Formats: sequence, structure tokens, C-alpha cells
Amino acid sequence: MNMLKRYALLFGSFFLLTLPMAGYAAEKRVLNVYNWDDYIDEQTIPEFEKAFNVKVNYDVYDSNETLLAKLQAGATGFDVIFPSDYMVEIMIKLGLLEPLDKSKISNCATLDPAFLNQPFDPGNQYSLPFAFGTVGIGYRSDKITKPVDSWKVLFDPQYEGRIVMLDDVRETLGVALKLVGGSINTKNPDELEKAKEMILKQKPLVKAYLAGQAEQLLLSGDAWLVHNWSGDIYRAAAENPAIAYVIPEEGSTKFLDNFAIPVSAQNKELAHQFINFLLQPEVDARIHNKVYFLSTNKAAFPLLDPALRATLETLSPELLGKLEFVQDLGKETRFWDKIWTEIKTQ
Ligand code: SPD
Repeated sequence: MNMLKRYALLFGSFFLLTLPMAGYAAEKRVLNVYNWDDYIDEQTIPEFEKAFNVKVNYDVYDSNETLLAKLQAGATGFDVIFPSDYMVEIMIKLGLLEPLDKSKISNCATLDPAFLNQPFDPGNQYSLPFAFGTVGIGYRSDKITKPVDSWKVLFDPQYEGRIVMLDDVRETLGVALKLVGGSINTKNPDELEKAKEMILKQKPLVKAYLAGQAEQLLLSGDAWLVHNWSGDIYRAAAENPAIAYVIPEEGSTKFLDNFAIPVSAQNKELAHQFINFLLQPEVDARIHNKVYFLSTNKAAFPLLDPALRATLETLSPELLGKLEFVQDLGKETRFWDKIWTEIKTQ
């Protein structure tokens, strides 16, 4: 065999040997993330993909109930999800969440203890806090000249066609419950019936029930009064100073959205790495500066925009005392769902 043939043989065998490895390397690991609408900045996913040489499929939902329905329908694709407080509790009870291995999430040390160990997940066995917010009214101060300080304004016929309510069973019935003096976590059928009647009476005034993108209607001027999550309104207010956010005097809800890994996740190792990556203070601050919900990360707090930090100062102890977490209602949830379906279909 001459020298040339020997080299050709050697090169050929090397090529054949490395082919399967190259194929393996080309097949990237995939992480499927399912998050709330408008809950991340543009940089974090590409940075994570690059740092871990993986592909992230990122999809969004607009209610806890949609997320739950997907998981219950047997969706096995999600690796990281972001359920709120009461939904964490429901998912734990249904056996839908994987216990978190904190040894793989060293950045959880940066979390503010005030947001840890909540009643919906004592000891944070299944979830870690990601964002904190409130529910209130976003409004156009250039169109509404009266003071906006009560939920009653959302029932004023003067604003017919300019009102948007959250497409959220717990929040929208919760508004009516606050007005009839009930708790947003009531199981009392009489209170619920009264709340249903109020929301049905309000329905002809409502432009839309929306959970995502409602702030766009406020920005365009198509809606003047929007029942919504705090951060979504604060983002719109940063674009148009005529937009304001208020928590009505009757009180409202507060929420904590959390990282969690479904028990059916296909890539739990990478899911832990993703949570750890997002919990880096610089990454966390960048996300929250973009989405304008409050960070639960103590180390990220000094890196937040002063205007975002100032939104926390609006929550006086008196106001905080008027805010409730939505709680799991157990079997009674079905009465709420039945009423909500009646409202939406009438
Ligand atoms: N656009 C992000 C909205 C996040 C809202 N999560 C709130 C859940 C309240 N139960």
C-alpha cells in the first residue's frame, strides 16, 4: 500500500468513526418552557441556549386554568412552568409537580425570605417564587376625569364599551365579591350568586374579557378602564403618562407566580439549570425591569429600575392589609367554574 492509499484509509476510518458522534452533537437537548404572556425579556432565552448549547421552545399562556387544563389533558412536553400561588397548591394536590432538587439551584439563596415558605407550598418543596404583583384598575386619566378609587367605576354605564375585565374566573368574580362585601375566596353560595348577578349586569358595558394584551387597548385609547395585573399596566404607563394604575379602596388580590417543574417533564436536569440561570441577580433584574412586575430576588432588588422599586412603595401597610391571595377552593371550585361559564355564554 503506498503512502497516499494509507492516508486515505486512515482518514476514511476516522471519518466513519466520528460520524455518529457528530450526529449526536448536532442533536441539541431541548427545553420546553411554558410561561405567562409578557413575562420575560428578549435576551434571557438566547443567552441560556448559548450557555448550555440547547434549544428552548418557549410558549405562553394567559391563565392558571389554561395551564392546568393543558397538564391535565396529558401534555407531557413542558419542563418549566410558572403557576401562581393557589395553582401551585392545586397542582401539588393533584401530583402534577416534581419536588425541586435545591442542590441544583444554588441561586435560590438570592431569594427574599419574605416570599418563601408560603402556605401554598410550605418549605418550597415544589416551587420557588419568580414574581410578585397585584390586581387593580389601569385607566386613562385623560379620559376619566372623576377620581378612580373604587371597583364601582367598572360598573358605571357612562363607560359602556370602554371597560375591559380580566378573563379570569377568580379575579373577575372576585371584583364583584369585594363590592358585595364577600371574600374573594368565598364558598358561600349566596355571595357567589350576588357576584354572578353583578357581573351579568355589567356584561353589556364590557368591551372584552381579556387576560393578555389588554394594556394595548388602553394604549390605543379603545379602552379607558382595564381590570388587570399591575406590571402589565405599569409597562403601558411607562409608554403613556396619561395611564395610571390604582388598587381600589375595597381591596384586591395579590399574587406570587412561581417556577415549577411538572412531574411529566422530559428534561428535569436542564429544567433545574434553567431556573438557576434565571435566578442570577443580573438576569432576574433584567427580566423584571422589562416586565415591570416585582422581583422576589433580594440580590436583584438594588438592580431594579428606581421607578419599579417605587411601585412597591405604593403598597402601604394599610393597603397591603386589604390584599388577599387567591386560595384553592377545593371541590367548591366547580361552582365558580359553572358560574363563570354561565357568564361567558349568556
Ligand atoms: N403578563 C403577565 C401576567 C402574569 C400574571 N400572573 C398573575 C396570576 C394571578 N393569579
